[in-house]
Amino acid sequence: MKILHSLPPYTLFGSTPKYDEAKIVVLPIPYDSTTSYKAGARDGPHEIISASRVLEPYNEELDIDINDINIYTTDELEPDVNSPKAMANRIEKEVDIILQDKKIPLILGGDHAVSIGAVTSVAKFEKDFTYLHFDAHSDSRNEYSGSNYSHACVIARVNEIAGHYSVGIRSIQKEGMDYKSILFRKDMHEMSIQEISETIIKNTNDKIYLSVDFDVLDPSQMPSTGTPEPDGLSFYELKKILKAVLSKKQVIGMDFVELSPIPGFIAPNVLAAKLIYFAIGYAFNKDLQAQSE
Ligand SMILES: [Mn+2]
Repeated sequence: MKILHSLPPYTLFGSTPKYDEAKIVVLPIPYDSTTSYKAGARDGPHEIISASRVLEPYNEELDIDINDINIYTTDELEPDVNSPKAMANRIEKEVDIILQDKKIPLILGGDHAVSIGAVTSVAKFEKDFTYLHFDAHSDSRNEYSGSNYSHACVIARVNEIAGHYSVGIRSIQKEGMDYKSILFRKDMHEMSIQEISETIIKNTNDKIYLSVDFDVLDPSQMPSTGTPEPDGLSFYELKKILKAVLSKKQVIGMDFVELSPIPGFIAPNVLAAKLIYFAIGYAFNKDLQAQSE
């Protein structure tokens, strides 16, 4: 019997390098126990992986085949539902393994809380990095819903271990805010993409941990998030900013969080997968070029 439609393997972009050869290790974390408004980010990793398999491996803008970057996808991490803190510890242990193996972790959330365990791990291996944070929300509460490890507390926890720079913010918690480390959306309107990118480059260390909450994008293009906020970035703007910034920085870890898929509506899932494709391409195609020279 002939199979009419055969899809690539169930991995990010359908890539199947051997683990030993992997440069990037994708850790899908289907966890949204701390989401405050609309739950559903637990389905994010599955829908991103599904959408990523229908993307063309070759991209004409980057002139790369994504399979050449050696992206290995692990099994989904089983949530620890005992507490957000227990879950952060579980994520930290998994990311420790990836970093011990000298690979770059890429976490697919899940809600933003998954960042806390990942950054805690990265901080044990790397010094002097900046947590570069794209988000509509400042996520700066010290405590939320009875936990210090909620998605709303990410920046408060990150600040205890690394510097951060937040971009696209348009919904804040006034208390405890560090205005120097924020590029507000209201101010970005007055700036060119180049000025935005230069501001980010100037305010971050050479090494960055990239955290993208998909709600930094405008809900018209990215309606599939638990806490949408009007007046977000377009896909094109975010892509251009990432291109300018990531090509100048060393990316030591990444997460892409808060995709909360709407059943039957696949366009935002494909957008999410393609944004990850570009982010990886911008961050790592310089390494590929160096290899081939
Ligand atoms: Mn957010």
